Amino acid sequence: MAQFHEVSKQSSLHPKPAGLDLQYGTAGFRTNAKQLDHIMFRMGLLATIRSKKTKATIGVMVTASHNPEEDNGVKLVDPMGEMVTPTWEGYATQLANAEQEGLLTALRDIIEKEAVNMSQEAGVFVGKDTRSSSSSLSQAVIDGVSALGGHCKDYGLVTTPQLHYMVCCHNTQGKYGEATVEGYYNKLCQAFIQLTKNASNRTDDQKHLSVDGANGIGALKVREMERHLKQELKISLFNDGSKGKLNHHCGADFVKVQQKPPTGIKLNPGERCCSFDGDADRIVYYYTGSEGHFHLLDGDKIATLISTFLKELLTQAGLHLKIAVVQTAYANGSSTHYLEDIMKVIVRCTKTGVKHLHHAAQQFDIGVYFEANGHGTVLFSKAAEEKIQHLAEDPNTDDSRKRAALLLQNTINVINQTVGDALSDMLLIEAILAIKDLTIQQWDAIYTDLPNRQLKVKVADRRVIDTTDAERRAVSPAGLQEAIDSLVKKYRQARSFVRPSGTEDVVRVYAEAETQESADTLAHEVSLAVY
Ligand code: NG1
Ligand code: ZN
Repeated sequence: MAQFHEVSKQSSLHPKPAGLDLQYGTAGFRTNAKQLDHIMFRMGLLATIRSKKTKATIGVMVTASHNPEEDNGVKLVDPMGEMVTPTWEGYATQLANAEQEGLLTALRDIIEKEAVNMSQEAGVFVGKDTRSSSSSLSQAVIDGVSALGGHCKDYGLVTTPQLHYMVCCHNTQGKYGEATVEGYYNKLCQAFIQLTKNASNRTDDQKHLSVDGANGIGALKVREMERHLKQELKISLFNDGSKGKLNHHCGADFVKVQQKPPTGIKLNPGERCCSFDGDADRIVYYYTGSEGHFHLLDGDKIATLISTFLKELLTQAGLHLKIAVVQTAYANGSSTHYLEDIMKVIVRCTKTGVKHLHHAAQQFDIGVYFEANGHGTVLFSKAAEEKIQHLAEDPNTDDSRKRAALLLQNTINVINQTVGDALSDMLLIEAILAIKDLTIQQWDAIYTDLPNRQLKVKVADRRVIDTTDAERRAVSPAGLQEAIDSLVKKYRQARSFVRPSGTEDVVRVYAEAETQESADTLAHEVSLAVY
């Protein structure tokens, strides 16, 4: 077929280094940018086939999120804005690792297995982050799409969640919103402005927020978005990419893992600040207390704030909807205790990786999911959205129930339900703090985090560690879990687990305990048990 001739011709311009083997992991492909040209071309091919198969537009995002500037990566986005299925992740790995002369065979194999009609039209949306390698790598994706005759729309510099949003809007014929960056800002910002109308007499301090843009795409986009916010949110932007290096001593991952403020930001005592990661799909908040102590409000605190707000609105609206919070093993023990025992909401724990959380959240009327690192969003079932809309539009609804229903509607509109989104989460958090008239200190005081520590351990082969119970217990190698159990027993309120990372060649160790010293020592002891 002529199409395959073109693939063959074009692929020689994006050759695979012989012997290089890469895996499509939790976050797609991610490694040093120099190794990725052939991967990008091939993901352009795969996205085109996926588009033909699903008869819908597929997204391809070129980013390595919080990794260093030298790295890059690529993720495919399925028709409703979600991650691709495990079977297609497998195809991605097969296609990526086929040696140059075997590429067409690998491609034909996928087409046959999936019975793809190659005469079906295909559409692919492409986006990229601000890394210096992203332009040529996204061009390689576009070359791959063109080689198979697919139609490509290049969104250029966008955040990962913006690209997910575009794909979802396009495939739902605009029902979710308009598939443009302007459309995205309009929808989110209008909802935000409506929400803040429910907060009276906000002071300038309450409207002010300091943002660490991680020297990445989030910095560019928050500037663009601010113009739509009509002074209802005034942002001081730091790490905007003009001086510093992407993710270097800044950004959400740095702040969460190091438990300290990013460099390049001016932190006045008590002031509300937040950090995005390198592709703006994560956010964490923080402030320093008057005593100079650093206070982090991570994904768990965010999930608690959002679920409390939603639960109160549901009560006010008189709506009986099932709300749940989905976490991972990294969730601070205090947050789980607060949610289950004090707030009395359903809590689920899944394996690390957004697709697991997203899937679990879909099982409820309202599913709030957040990883402790600040990646998360809220999902509303179709039935829940309809009930809320019905209540808001019903002329017989009394005023207080109507107010709650309208607040819920605007909350739905400010949220990007396709994936965790730092910009959207920031607007939702700011709106909730305004409506509930909460300072960041009051939000922080909802519960006190158990001191915790995360470490990375380099081992010969991280795959020897196998886990169960949402990664909270190790089943292999033999004896490891017993060793962890006996170390944990030495400390009060302690918990610890290990798991192989899905994005780096390391084993991650997590420990929490009554004091920071105990958490640090326990993490260290457990990391020695891993060797
Ligand atoms: P791994 O490397 O599997 O721990 C990390 C994060 C995940 C998720 C992915 C994708 C932690 C402990 N892990 O996964 O939560 O965000 O990257 O980016 O933060
Ligand atoms: Zn990210």
